[in-house]
Amino acid sequence: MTSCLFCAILAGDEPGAIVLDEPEAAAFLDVRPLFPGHTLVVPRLHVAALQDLPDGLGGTLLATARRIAAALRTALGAEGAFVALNDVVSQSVPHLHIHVVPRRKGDGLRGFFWPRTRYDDPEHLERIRAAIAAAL
Ligand code: DGP
Repeated sequence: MTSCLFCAILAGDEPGAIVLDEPEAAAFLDVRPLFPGHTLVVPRLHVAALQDLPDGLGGTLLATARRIAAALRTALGAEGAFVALNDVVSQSVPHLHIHVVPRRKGDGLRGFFWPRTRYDDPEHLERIRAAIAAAL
């Protein structure tokens, strides 16, 4: 038995409504969905945070999220999707997962947790841009 909840779901040791099961990635329904069909895409490899993700796996996970979003359109009549990943902060399960949430216009999710701010002035924006560029 593993101590990781999502590894246990993938191993069949914990219940999970699995919609996709492939060698590198899998997907199952979130038990507390924003809307029905809210799906979590996870790597089979136990990876906790985004910085731990091997480069090659990122493409597979994004491609899987894209396929799930397409399936939510076909299966549930979604008009689009909200695709998100909590990296460490606000990440309640330490096994990397991409949320793919079916969206419809007027579904009420718009801006629900993203209060936007502004840069103080152009110099502030440039300091932030230069710091990120230098770190890369
Ligand atoms: P986050 O807060 O980004 O780490 O999202 C974790 C999600 O995992 C959250 O939306 C609820 C979901 N979740 C928690 N426990 C379980 C579980 O036992 N089974 C399933 N299917 N989902 C779970």
